[in-house]
Amino acid sequence: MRTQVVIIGSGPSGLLLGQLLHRAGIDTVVLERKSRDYVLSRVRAGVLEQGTVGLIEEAGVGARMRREGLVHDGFEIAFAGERHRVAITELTGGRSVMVYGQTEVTRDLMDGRDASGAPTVYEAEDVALHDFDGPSPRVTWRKDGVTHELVCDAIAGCDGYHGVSRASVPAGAIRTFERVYPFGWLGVLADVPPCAPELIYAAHDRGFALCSMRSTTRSRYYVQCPVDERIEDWSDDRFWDELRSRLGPEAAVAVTTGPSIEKSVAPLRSFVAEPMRFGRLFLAGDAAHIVPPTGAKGLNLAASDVRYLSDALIEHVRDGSEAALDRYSARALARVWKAERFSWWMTTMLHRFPEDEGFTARIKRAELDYLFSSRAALASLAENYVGLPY
Ligand code: RFL
Ligand code: PHB
Repeated sequence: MRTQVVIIGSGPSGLLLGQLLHRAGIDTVVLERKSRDYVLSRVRAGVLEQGTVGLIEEAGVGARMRREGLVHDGFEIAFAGERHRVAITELTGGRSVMVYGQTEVTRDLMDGRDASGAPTVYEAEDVALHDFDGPSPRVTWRKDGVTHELVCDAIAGCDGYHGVSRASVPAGAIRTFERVYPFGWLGVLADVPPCAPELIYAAHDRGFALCSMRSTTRSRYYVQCPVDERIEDWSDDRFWDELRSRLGPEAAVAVTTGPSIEKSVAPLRSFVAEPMRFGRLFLAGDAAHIVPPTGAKGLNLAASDVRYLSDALIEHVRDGSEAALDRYSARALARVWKAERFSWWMTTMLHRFPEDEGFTARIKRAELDYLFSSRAALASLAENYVGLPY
């Protein structure tokens, strides 16, 4: 069997790429290791940049997001017992972000793909990549005990950090850069109204906390915790108490508690693989890079990779040009590294590190004080938060 582009992974990057290519008349097959329900059960990102919103619309699946998504024109940072607002729309000349869950984006993209008739193979086992250093790459997989093969023009590795695509590249052809942080985020999802209309990022001596939301009736909260934290040790009551202790009195009293509907620990990591292209294999999204969630950039970077990769593949199919494919990795990485910098900076400024005593504690406090005393510093934060231009 043959198709033009094999997409490995049906997360947001794979599905968005599939939609954009489909609309340009390019055939794709998506291969996903897990079931559709499993993919839809993962609770992840919540904040979309305007560029991401634009791409979802361009992919033809933006109607529900426009109806149900919440447009935010600011967020807060709480520290030393006070709340401070970052007026992102005012600071960026009119830009904003959209609060709309990754789960919903994924669902809309899956529905769009179903409607277009483009094929997705769920529960594809042992996906393997072959011959991508030549003009006719192949992908094989097993399903229900039968081995299948697809020959294609290009492979898009959209299979996340633990996927097979990056792992298939010979070690000598790839360079990786990594920082692992000495803590994780314990996240809780609950059907309770959010404690404030905008997100609150809180820096506290007990550790970082974040108040986010999925809708006006569903909240998403996080607290910084040790990476090896056992979820069984966190009753809902313990979580709510810890969250409130880090928010400052005003936000704490506004927290509505309720039973958690999801609770999980995510490690925090910065990671980049270079380059993002190996012959006819192109990496996109978490397969190529990871950011700590503090800057809300992971899904948005996946979307900007897809913008560059879909442009390159469309140009290549239309006029046989290699130039666009050659440019992909450098274009994507230029934006990736700026988001890596921003996410690392937000993480460092807002979290409690083991070495945060004396000098580093004072420097972090000075950084936050400076931020809210300087319009220039706030504007820099805001322009990164809403997303740098493509
Ligand atoms: P995904 O979503 O990991 O999807 C990859 C897909 O590939 C499949 N797969 C395979 N398929 C076939 N064969 C194999 N061998 C395979 N191996 C894996 C997987 O099953 C999966 O379906 O990667 P993608 O598409 O690149 O999307 C990236 C985003 O998911 C990620 O960057 C964000 O969720 C990060 N993130 C956030 N990003 C934001 O922009 N804003 C946020 O507010 C935000 N908050 C977050 C986050 C991530 C979090 N966690 C849990 C890591 C909050 C959290 C807590
Ligand atoms: C979320 O709602 O899950 C979320 C929001 C903002 C972040 C990270 C996660 O920076």
